Amino acid sequence: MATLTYRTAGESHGPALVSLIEGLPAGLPLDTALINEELRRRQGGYGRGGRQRIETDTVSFLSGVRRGRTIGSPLVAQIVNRDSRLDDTPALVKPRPGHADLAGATKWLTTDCRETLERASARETANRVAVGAIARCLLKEFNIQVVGFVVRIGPVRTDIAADLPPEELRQAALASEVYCPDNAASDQMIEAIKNAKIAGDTLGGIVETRVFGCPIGLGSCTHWDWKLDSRIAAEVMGIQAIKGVEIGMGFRAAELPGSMVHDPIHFDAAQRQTPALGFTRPTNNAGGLEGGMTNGQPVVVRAAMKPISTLLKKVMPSVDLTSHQAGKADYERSDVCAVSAAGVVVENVVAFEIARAMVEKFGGDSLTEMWHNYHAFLAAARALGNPE
Ligand code: EPS
Repeated sequence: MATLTYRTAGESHGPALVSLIEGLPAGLPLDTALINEELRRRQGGYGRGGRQRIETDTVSFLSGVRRGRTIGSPLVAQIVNRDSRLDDTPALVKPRPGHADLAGATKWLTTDCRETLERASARETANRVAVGAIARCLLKEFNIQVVGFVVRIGPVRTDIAADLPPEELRQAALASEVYCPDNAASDQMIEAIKNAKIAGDTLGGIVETRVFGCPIGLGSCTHWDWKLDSRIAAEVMGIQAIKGVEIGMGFRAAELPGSMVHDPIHFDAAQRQTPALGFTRPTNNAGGLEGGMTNGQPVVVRAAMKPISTLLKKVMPSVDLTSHQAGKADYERSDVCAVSAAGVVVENVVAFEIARAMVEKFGGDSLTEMWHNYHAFLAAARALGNPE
């Protein structure tokens, strides 16, 4: 079946986080070091809370893998929680504004928000990073690279040049404690997080992901939920605390005339062998997606994260669900700023959606079959319109 899907399970303080992935072609080498490196990056970023000092997230495979390669059967990936104490966690009865607490407790007809927050917690994103990193192993086979970084934390923002090559971009982001490739902005972001911590407050921000090397034609224009931009947006919006998603120029495209928004189409025969088949675009305002399909340019996705809803300073008005008395929202151990971590999550869920689209278009039962399909498609596309 050429459909790639996943589900996750696990509570923040349960014994483990697990994910079930189906539809990976057989014969795919899984690079455990690559997956663990993504998990490590998710745990990092200046402004994280105490939980990250307890956990060292690493993946193990419970099924679907033999001798380091997928075998075409359902794959279960596991991350063990060291801070496993679900039965001993206390009740939380004063819901935190911005968190899932009030809606979840009411939905499941309880006055204890604990069971809602255990699953709503961003701890679950470790699962999605593992799944996305597994998808990266597939993308690597087709030279598709996914790079993410931070462009805003609270009041501090920057723009990163569109023409930076993927490896340079990745290294520059890695060199920053907040994963921002601009040194000066990175220092100011750290300062802003320090000040928020002193104030007992939290900060949100904006992250960007760029995907390099996609062939033309992933996704489809035929149905709203087959469009790749729609699927990427849904997947990114599904990450805890994300409140907005932009593709390419995003909301700014609404301000400008068409002649300043749409990316001219040129052709350079010397680049015919690339996945973009020689079609070059001097700008990439579309963010690599036109009509819900990849157009050969880098896919560019930005996501806005709200500030974490657990505030150290007990200032947020709330109500005790057991007495209906006014009070201040409860405090749980949390982060001052998790924007850098959210950037890693965005990268990896985008990687999964790109991999899913690759499997749809080229998938077969094995990686070898998929590889042949991919190259046969590129050869057929190159044969189009060739002047004899
Ligand atoms: C997180 C783990 C959680 C929180 C945080 C993210 O662990 P704990 O509750 O034990 O401290 O630190 O979750 C939230 C910010 C949230 O709102 O739920 C993680 O591993 O990323």
